[in-house]
Amino acid sequence: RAFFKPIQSAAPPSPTKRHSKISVIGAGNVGMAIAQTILTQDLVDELVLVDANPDKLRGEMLDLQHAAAFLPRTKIIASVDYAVTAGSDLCIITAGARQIAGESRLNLLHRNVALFRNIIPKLAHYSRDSILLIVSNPVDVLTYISWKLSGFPSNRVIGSGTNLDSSRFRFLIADHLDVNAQDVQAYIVGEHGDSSVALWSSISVGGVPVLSFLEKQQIPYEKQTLENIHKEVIESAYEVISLKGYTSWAIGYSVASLARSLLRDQRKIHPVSVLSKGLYGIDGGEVFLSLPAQLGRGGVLGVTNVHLTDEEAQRLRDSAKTILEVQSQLGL
Ligand code: 6V0
Repeated sequence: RAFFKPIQSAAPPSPTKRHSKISVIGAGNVGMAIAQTILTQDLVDELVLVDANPDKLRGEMLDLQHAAAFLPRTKIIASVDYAVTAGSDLCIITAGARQIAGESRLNLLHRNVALFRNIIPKLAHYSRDSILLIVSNPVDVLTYISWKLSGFPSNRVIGSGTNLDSSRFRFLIADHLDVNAQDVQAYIVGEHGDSSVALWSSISVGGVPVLSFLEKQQIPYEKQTLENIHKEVIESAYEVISLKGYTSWAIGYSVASLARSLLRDQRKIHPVSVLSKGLYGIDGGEVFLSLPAQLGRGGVLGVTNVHLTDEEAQRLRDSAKTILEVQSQLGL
């Protein structure tokens, strides 16, 4: 501390610059990919890691701290005690139980709900004004559970949802058309999972709506080709997991982009899991599923009034039904 001689004229720290803080709960493959992407993108002043396994947690913390000489300055702390999360602007939850061989998805969900009953009230207690961003699977159901357990308004409880599915979709379309994925606007909505819905009618490349362009040019397009691209998106998570054991890099970038939109008030549109009751004829109950939503410092600012074909709207309602059926089995 005595390293520098004080300079009389040095200005005091600006009172307008707020200290920003993100807590990542779960220091597994996904949590660490998110943490390291956030660090490289200079998004926060303080990054907190929490996990149930103290050795793994300390190891991960030290490993990241040792990269300090190459990164923007960020305070990195870790603890099994949730008190370290106090005053977080954003809490990202990636903690999850692993599926045991032969275990049903429903049983895994029961174990994850028990885990969330332990985690969410503590986060809500220490950071009453924070935004909760849920990544653990099944993400739509766990986002609903987090909303209930936190007592937060629904605009501050968000699931990463189909943000990742949509970026896989954009990559595959870009690859197919040989263009830059950043120029492809395309959304997958609904459940993050097998019942997700590809919005073919809203795809555009550089402002050109793709389907109507092909029709006007009388270029035949095979519905099957489009369906296969969507199928590839659904299967890609299973493929990556079967090849390397887990997914990490794409979810890391995807969640870091959500963190940026939220904390930097970017007002960008992302397909994320939001409370969707009453939208697009979804009326079976309180359900979180992904719709293109505008994200800013207050959380979800609104949901885009995207035009859906009758078939797309019906598929979205079916997707809502799938999630609601799972929720009804939880006996909440
Ligand atoms: P992992 O590597 O097993 O990490 C899970 C971590 O959670 C471990 O480090 C555990 O020690 C920790 N943990 C367990 N219980 C607790 C607890 N009570 N409190 C704190 N930490 C705890 O799994 P991985 O990181 O690969 O995946 C994490 C979750 O993300 C899983 O549910 C995945 O299915 C989900 N994903 C969601 C995606 C999405 O798009 N929404 C994408 C990829 C993975």
